[in-house]
Amino acid sequence: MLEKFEQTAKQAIEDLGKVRDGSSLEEWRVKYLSRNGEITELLSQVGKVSAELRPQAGKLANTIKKQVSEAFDLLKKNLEQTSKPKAAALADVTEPGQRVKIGKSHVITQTVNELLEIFGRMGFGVAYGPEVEDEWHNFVALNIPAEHPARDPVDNFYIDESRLLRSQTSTIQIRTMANQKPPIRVVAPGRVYRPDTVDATHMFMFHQIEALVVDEGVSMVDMKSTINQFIHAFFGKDMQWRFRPSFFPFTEPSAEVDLLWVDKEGNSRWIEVGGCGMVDPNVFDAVGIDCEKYTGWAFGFGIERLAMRKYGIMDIRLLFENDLRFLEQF
Ligand code: 2NL
Repeated sequence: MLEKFEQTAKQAIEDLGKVRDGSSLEEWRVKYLSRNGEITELLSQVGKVSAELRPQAGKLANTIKKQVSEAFDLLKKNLEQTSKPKAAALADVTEPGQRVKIGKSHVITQTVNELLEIFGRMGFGVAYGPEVEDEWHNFVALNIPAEHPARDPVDNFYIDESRLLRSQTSTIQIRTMANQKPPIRVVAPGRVYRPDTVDATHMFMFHQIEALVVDEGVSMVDMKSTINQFIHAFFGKDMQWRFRPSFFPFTEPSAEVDLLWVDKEGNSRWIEVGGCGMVDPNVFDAVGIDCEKYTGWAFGFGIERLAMRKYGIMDIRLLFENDLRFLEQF
């Protein structure tokens, strides 16, 4: 009888070894482990064994049942795992892929980069500075006295009694001159802030790029030819522009730079894009540069104005509404 137990167990394990899929495993289970299965039968036969051998038979039957069940469970788990559909089997590799949306720089960032590239070719270095400034860098050193209307608190974004969001990038030029000796040849791009009422041409924040050259024997001729080269490099040789006499506290003499704009009807108009001039001796005094030995010139351009003129953008607000349908064009 015990031999028959072992034979059945051996047969069951051998058959299990031939199982390759879920349905043949189920067939095997019915044959051996179901209620009337051969292994289950063994246990009911223990009672028929002579009293002498019965304990041994019971023990053997239990061991067989346990081992065969474990072998079954293990194989069942393995089959379940390998029969899971693989990603590779589901994916149709002949289908077109999903288009990946690639971002790009904002048109103002692109313009800043292009400007830095042009001035880089002309031998200018780049300087940056903080957007929160003190009154000395933003006004005092620039020869803007306390009673000047540009310092009116309602025309500036003051943070506290003595600090404000810079209203011009000249603060960077002041820092440059206070920290390094001439010859100086830098451009300073950045954001500036003024609480203007927002309309098609005004924003409470905009970008400026300022240039500064300080050396011995520097004249207005150098300034005008640099501006001319820059305008032709940025807009193309056909761009017409003009100097118009003006006033700034930090330059003397001073001029504004206008670009010609001809609309669809053929009407022409001059559009102001920036200002320039020879650095005022008071500014050199403030930063400790000898104004008897050195002369210098500076200009400041509004970057939005330059970009709007270049691309024909008629409303500055379009640049800051983050409408991708607009921004993707550039
Ligand atoms: C404008 C006018 C200008 C400057 C900026 C400057 C800087 C120093 C000394 C002297 Cl440190 N001048 N910068 C000069 C003239 C005009 O900007 O309307 N910008 C949009």
